[in-house]
Amino acid sequence: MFRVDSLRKLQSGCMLFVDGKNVYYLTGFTGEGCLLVTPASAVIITDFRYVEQCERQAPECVLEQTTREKGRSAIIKKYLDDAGAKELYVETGILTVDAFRALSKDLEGITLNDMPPVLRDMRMVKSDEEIKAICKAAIISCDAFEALLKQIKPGMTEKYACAILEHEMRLRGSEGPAFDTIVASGVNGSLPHAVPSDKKIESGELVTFDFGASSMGYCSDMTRTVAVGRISYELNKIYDAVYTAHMMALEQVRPGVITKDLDTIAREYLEKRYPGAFGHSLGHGVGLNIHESPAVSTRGDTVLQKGHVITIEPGVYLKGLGGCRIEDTVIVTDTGFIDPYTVSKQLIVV
Ligand SMILES: [Mn+2]
Repeated sequence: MFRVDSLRKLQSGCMLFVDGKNVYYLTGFTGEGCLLVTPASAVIITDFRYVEQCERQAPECVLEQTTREKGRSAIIKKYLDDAGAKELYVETGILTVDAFRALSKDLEGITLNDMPPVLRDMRMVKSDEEIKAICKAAIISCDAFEALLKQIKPGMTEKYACAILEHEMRLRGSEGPAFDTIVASGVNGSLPHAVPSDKKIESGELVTFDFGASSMGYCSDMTRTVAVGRISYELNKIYDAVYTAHMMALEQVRPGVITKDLDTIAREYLEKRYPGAFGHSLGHGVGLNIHESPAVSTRGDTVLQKGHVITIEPGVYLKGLGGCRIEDTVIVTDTGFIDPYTVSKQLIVV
């Protein structure tokens, strides 16, 4: 995995990447450090701890080890001087203000420019290799969830259910949770990003699980809301509405569709039935980051194309009653989409 040549075709000049996901995407290196791209070189600047790892993961790159005498800025300066560069693109959205100030001071005479969104655009369209990793993560999370379903019992705490789910994902090869697992039972279901608590899962409740695995650094993201025993007519109705909104939006996923139009489909349907109860975006892009481009929101103006990977996750949240969300992450193809998530979206009763 070496994508610096593809990057150079889209963006000329010298670029400094400090975002670990971007460094990995361009070079395969997962350790701490940064990547300096000049017209002639791709240089990973790291420290003693990652030298061997860097040699293994990114053999196409020049490796520069920082020392007490020679820090990051000095190394960058040398390569910029070699390139005769007077400007450097930096990731202003990632660098801290302190780091930016220090870099400006150390690189006197060099103008620091905002990095154009070239990596965002590259990463938005996934290669076959990336899609394979995304599907693998999806399958791990589905299998782990099926294993969890067999173990959930009334009286189990949200934290305990969370531990089982994360353990089952690990057993199936996940590199770790793609993000903090959400388990929200009963009245906690009205919190879209509830943190698993010591609350016991009770019969008659809906329980929302929002979670993901990771494979080769790529995330999966899925949400299922399950019923524990018999649930009320009111909760059933909420589930049906969210399910219908999910399916209506999902069925429209194909190249050429603008992401905000997907959001509108689900939002109009839910707004009519539960005004104000669906307050977040319909979805987002997924890849090395759990949230990345394209946005699938009221303002999302991306025209879908083959290789985009997006979530569809409408929800309804009612304070004092609970909530429901259903989510799959789908891959846009030439003609429509692939949904690698195998867990049923019809109401599951445990
Ligand atoms: Mn999501």
